[in-house]
Amino acid sequence: MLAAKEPAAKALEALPPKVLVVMGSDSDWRVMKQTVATLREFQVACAVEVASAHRSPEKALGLSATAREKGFRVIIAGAGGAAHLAGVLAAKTTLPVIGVPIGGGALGGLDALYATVQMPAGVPVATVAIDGGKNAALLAIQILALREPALAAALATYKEKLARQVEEKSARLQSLLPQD
Ligand code: RP5
Repeated sequence: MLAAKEPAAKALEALPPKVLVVMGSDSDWRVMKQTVATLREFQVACAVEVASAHRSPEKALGLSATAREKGFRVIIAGAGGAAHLAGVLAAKTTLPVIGVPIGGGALGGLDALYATVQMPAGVPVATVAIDGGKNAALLAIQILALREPALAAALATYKEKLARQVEEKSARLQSLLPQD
C-alpha cells in the first residue's frame, strides 16, 4: 500500500515533476517505491498515479495523452500479470516510456516481462528487468541528463561509488581467503 508522504518528499514535489510514474495497482508499490526513492535520491521530481490498462483504460490513455503538455519528459510504467500498461501509455505519447514488469503471480513475472517487452514495431517500450524499479529510475535520469549537466555529473558520481563498492567487496573477499 502507498505510504504517507515525508516532509522531504513534499519539498521535492514543489518542483515541476519531470517523470510520470504510473502503476497498475497499489500492490505494485512494493517495486515502484524503489523507482520513486531513486528519483528522489537524484532530486528528480515525479508524479505518481495508479491507472490500469484493463480496469481504467480511459484514465491510463488520458494520462499519457496529456503528459507532454504537462511538462513530463519521461513516463515509467509498472504492471504485473498481463501487463499492458506501459504499451497502452506508449500508444498515446511521443515521450519515452520505460516499462517495469512486476514479479509474482502464477508465472513469477515472466508474463509481465513478455507483455511489456514484446511491443509491435512502431511503439517502443524500454523494458527493464522483472522488478527493476531502480534501473527504470536510473534510465529515466540518464534520459533527462542528456539535457541537464548537473544530472550527468550526479550519475558519474553514482557510477564512481558503484566502482568503489566493488573494490570494497573485493578487499573484503581477500581478507576471507585462507592464508597459506
Ligand atoms: C496488474 O494486476 C497490476 O499491475 C498488478 O500487478 C496486478 C494485480 O493487481 P491487484 O489485483 O493487486 O490490484 O494489473
